[in-house]
Amino acid sequence: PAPPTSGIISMSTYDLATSSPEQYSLLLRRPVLNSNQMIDNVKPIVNEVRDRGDQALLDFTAKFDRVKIDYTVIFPPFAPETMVMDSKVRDAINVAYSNIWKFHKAQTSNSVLTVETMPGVKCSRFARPITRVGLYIPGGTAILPSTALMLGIPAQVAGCKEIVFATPPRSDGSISPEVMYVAKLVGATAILKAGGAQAVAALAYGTETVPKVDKIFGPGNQWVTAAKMLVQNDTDALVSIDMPAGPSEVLVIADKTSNPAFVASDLLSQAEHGVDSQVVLVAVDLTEEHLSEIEAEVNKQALLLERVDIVRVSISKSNIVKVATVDEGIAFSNDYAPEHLILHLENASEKVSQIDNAGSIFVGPYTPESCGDYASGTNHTLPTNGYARQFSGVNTLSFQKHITSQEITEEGLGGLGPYVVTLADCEGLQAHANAVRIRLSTMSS
Ligand code: HSO
Ligand code: ZN
Repeated sequence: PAPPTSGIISMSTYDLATSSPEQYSLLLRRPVLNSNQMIDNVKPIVNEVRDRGDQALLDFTAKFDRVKIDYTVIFPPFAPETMVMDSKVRDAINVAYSNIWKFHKAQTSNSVLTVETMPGVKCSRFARPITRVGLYIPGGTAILPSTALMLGIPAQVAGCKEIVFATPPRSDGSISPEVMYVAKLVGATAILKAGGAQAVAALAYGTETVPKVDKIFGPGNQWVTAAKMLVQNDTDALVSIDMPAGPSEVLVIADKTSNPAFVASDLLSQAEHGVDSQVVLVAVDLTEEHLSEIEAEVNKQALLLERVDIVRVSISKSNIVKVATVDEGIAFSNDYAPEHLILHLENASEKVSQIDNAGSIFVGPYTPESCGDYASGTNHTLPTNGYARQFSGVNTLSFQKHITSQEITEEGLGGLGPYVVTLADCEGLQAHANAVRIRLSTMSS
């Protein structure tokens, strides 16, 4: 059906008590992402950039972004006149930077983990930064300096040596001053003025001017996501990605103690991201009156938003799921595995221990998702589409890998070696056994 353009902005309501198993699984569904088709669509773009480098980037930027620029990469020092902004905005970026930095700094493990598994057999493990990282900062319907912070700060804290931003240029060919300022704060070593699949390809393969990176991070539209998936599977690119991405989501669990206006505001803050945003309200034993109040608030607050047309579409596809108890609500949420989970519940903090699957949790009436989106300290690059079952959101460790190391003494090899010989013989790998035997034979018994 065509998206509504006027009238009441409302969600559809389901009751878990009367839902069939089929209905239940429909409620857990996200929109189908036709990733194979999209990968076919981006392939020619990615291949062109791989083969023709900078010229292909300039051509695609002219074609898709309708911007004519004569070079695509800028390097530091970035000119102060490219970072001119309202001092209030600068102050807010500084507060966000400080909080996100503190939280991500605390995640670093610089210590070496060492375990002596047998006498004289020492195994250790330590982290090293991923040397070169590419951070995709979307353009499009909103500028997102917050994404630059969320990706740039952990890269900086982890100690990545090359931090390459990629973001589509504005119509005058420039990058927004807020993103430029964040690039300076996090120590970006290059900024690629390109977006879409072409930017991802440039980061993956490098061009005459774009530095090739080892891992690509960041949200993006389906072109960006498909390009990330494609290059990740190309052994010539030798690049990895942060996680598979889909449209942004929130699931709110609300009980009778919830404030209808607060609940509605949280639903809408997610709904305004895009027409494909996923918004779910799990209503725990709410009276019809309480539920109507929430719905009336959604409608009232939505109509005042500049992005009302986006909200109209996303809210019309959103669901209210009625449940009888908090436990039932949490069980549904664990099955759904939302990117963001907001708990408008009595004693909300006590419920956190029951959450098995979620990207990030917002606890209690005074914890809007917006704070995590921008400035409290946690990361907003989170697993969507149910991937919160097996993926973590971006964090400092996402920008590092671990190396293991071992050192065995002569005595240690004396104790362990015979077992290794037995296992190598068992696998029929004689050279493996010999590497131990040749040493054991030199030892005085
Ligand atoms: N909620 C978005 C992040 C964001 N919100 C950026 C505002 N700006 C996805 O987690
Ligand atoms: Zn948001």
